[in-house]
Order: sequence, then C-alpha cells, then structure tokens
Amino acid sequence: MFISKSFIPILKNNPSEAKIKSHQLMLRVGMIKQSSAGIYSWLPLGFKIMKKIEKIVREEQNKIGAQEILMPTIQSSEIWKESGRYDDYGEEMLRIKDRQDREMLYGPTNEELVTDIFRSSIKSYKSLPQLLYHIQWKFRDEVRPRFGIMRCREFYMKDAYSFDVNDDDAVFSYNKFFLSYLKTFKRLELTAIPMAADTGPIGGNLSHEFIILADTGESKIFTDKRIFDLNNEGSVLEKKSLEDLRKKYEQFYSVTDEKFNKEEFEKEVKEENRLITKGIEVGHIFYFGDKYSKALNASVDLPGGKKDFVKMGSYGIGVSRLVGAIIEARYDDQEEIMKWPFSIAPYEIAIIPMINKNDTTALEKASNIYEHFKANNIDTIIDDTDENISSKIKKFNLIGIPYQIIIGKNSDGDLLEFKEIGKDPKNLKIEEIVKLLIKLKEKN
Ligand code: 5CA
Repeated sequence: MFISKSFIPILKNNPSEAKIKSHQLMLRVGMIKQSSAGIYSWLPLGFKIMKKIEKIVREEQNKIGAQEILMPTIQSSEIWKESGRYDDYGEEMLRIKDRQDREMLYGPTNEELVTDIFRSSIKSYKSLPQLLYHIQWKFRDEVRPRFGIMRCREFYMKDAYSFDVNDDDAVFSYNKFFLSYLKTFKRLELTAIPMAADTGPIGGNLSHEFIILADTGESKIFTDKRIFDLNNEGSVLEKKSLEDLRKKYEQFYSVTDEKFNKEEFEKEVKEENRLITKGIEVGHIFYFGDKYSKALNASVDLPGGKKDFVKMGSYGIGVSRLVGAIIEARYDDQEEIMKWPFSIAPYEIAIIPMINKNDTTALEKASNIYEHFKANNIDTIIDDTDENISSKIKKFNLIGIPYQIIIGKNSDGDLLEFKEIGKDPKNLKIEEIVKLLIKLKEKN
C-alpha cells in the first residue's frame, strides 16, 4: 500500500474527547470513526487488525473441535419469551418492531437462538458433545458507553456454546474452552488471567473472566500474584489433564469484585502476595447446566431410553475490545510508540524513504524493495509522501508496524537500514530481511 493512496486519516494531536490511551490512539491514527454514541465504523487500519485477531480466535476455536456457524444479528422475541429473558434483560436490549408489528431484537448474546438451532436437529446423546460458535456483531444499549470500542454499544464478539449429555462431560467442554482461551490470549501476546467471576444475566454458577491488567480497566480484581508466573497451559485435550490445568490456576486466589470476600482473601493469600488492581475483561466463560435447555425443551435420548435436558455452557471473547486491550497493554503513550504483535500488525513492514522534491532516487529504491516484498507475499506499506523524515518516523511510531526500512541519503549499495520498532537499526541485505519476515510469518 502506498500511503498517499491509503485511507489512514491521521490527526496531529490526541483528540480531547478520548480519556484512555487506546481510544486516543485509535482515533489519532484513524482506526475507527464514531458514527453515534457507542457505535463505530472501522476504517482500514483498525479493520485489518481486528480481522487478524478474529483469525487467531477462530483457529484456536477450531483446534478444540468447535464448529463455526453464523447466526443473524436480529432475533425474534419468541425464544427470549420462552427462556424468560425477554423481560429480565431490561433496558440493555435493543427492541425493534418489524412491519408486521412483530417484536424483534438486536441480539446482545445468543444462548436462546443457538439452543433453538440445537433442539431442531440433535435428538440423541450419540451426537454429543456439540461445540458451536460464531463471530458476530452484538448490541447492548449500555447505560454509559465509554472508552471508545472498549465499552461500546455495538461490538464484535466470538461466542461459543457447548451441549453435553451430563455435568461431567459439560465441565470437560468448559475446560476445553478454558485451555483454548489461555492459548488464544498468549498468541496475542497478552497475559490474560482467569478469575472466578459472577455470571450476571447469563446465569449459572461456574464462571471465569479472563482479565489483562490495566489501570484503565473497568474490572476490579483481587489476586494472589503468583498466578502471573503460571505459563504452562498444557495442550492435551483430555479430561484429566484439562482438570489439572484448571486446578493449577484455581489454587491461587483470583477473583473479580463481585466474588471478593475479604476474610477469604486474607486467609488464603499471604500479605506479600496480595495484589488488588484493575483489569480489562477480554473473555468470559460460563457453565449453566440446563438453564436454557430446560426452558426451551432441548433434550436428547439417553442410552437407557430416557430423555434428559442437555447441559450447556457459553464462552465469549470480545474480539473488537481486544484491539483496544492490546493497545492498553503495549502502547507507550509518553514516547508515543506503539508496537503491534507481528501476527496482527496491519502491515508487516514499513518502507520509509527520505524524499526530496528534486531527487527521486530514494523513492525509486523504496519502490523496488516494495515490489520485491510484494512478490514474497509480505504485506508492506510505503511512505511515498514528501513529508520530512522526522514526521514520517513519528507517524510510523504511532501506527505501530513492527518493522521498518529507512532509506536515507546514505543508503547506498546492498545494505538497508532495517529496524524493529523501538530498537536500534541494523544493516541487512534485502534477502536477509525477506527471510526473517517469512520465518516470523511461519511462526505465527
Ligand atoms: N453469552 C456470554 C458468553 S458468549 C456473554 O455474552 N458473555 S459476556 O457478556 O461476558 O460478553 C463476552 C465478552 O464480550 C466480554 O468478555 C467482553 O470482552 C465483550 N464485551 C461485553 N460487553 C461489551 C461492550 N459493551 N463493549 C465491548 N465489548 C464487550
């Protein structure tokens, strides 16, 4: 992409309406544009990043055997009346009437709809477990949408649902998602800690929120800080090893404020290990047994001829919120330097030539390198504007492309000034750079 032809509307200064750094940066580099309160358009840079996050989330869902579907954003109120949540959900639900005066709604979550899909086709225990997920827009009419896409009204979520024949198997499914979440967030280079959590309007009694630490987070957390040293998330999709994995995390006190109990905390956690801080909830998993299957009559035939309601869980990841969460975790707003993880960076490398009006040699050289990268399938952005080099560098520090090539007056011959953002430059040949980037691509 040539920057002169790109749609990356960069602002000179931080917009005053943004209170936290992710919101500031996203508006500053034109990743999003607000369309109305809590509702945003995603512009090319932000959209590319979100799509790459979505891809990683999807791959990790597929790895545990979850099957992807796509449910609509607009749902009928009928199934919500069946579950009893049509009234319970309250003001957060956006209710709509169609031309026949039928009550519809913009889905805030999909437990009812997926249960309806399940019950229409699955009749026997032999077809279980079923793990279904989709990645789709949700709408919640939040009282106080704020912090840009972090707490907005329309947001992009991965939501998965599990259906099992009994509690034991259902907890096995729950644990598969527990593992899958640890892996997903690790691939996004985030340290997301599972914390025992409240279940709110989704229901049930077993639940974990996955939280990354951030001063600007909205979740208050109480932990034994040794949980942050755990790094062995295992990989085997087997009942016992997944149980052990969850136990390994659960041995350390770690809860959100709804679950906080001062006495327990002080009894279980030595003073030097106590950490009370704030974080951002990037995922939330729930086990709620037959709450929805009973209400919607979703049962299967059991081996002996009896029937029983299936046992269900649901598992959410805030895909759009993750874009902001990753910025909160990685953006140095004092130095104004962002560095996206390579796997989700909007471009893999930036070519930044020093362009002088009367001398186009740097631009020609940059264009040749650009073509070479393109031929090797490396996603490249080239700054072909005639801004001065220091403002170009400043701009790319904000955009956060992890690697850069700077082509200045002194770049003669084969060696190029290659730089990982925030680090010292090295002189490398183009073939060496291509090799390095291809290796990184394979690793991710
Ligand atoms: N049905 C369950 C699991 S699929 C559910 O809806 N869970 S949730 O309410 O916890 O939402 C899942 C994730 O969506 C949250 O962990 C959070 O990362 C994201 N999320 C929730 N509300 C918002 C919001 N208003 N703005 C941005 N992201 C949100």
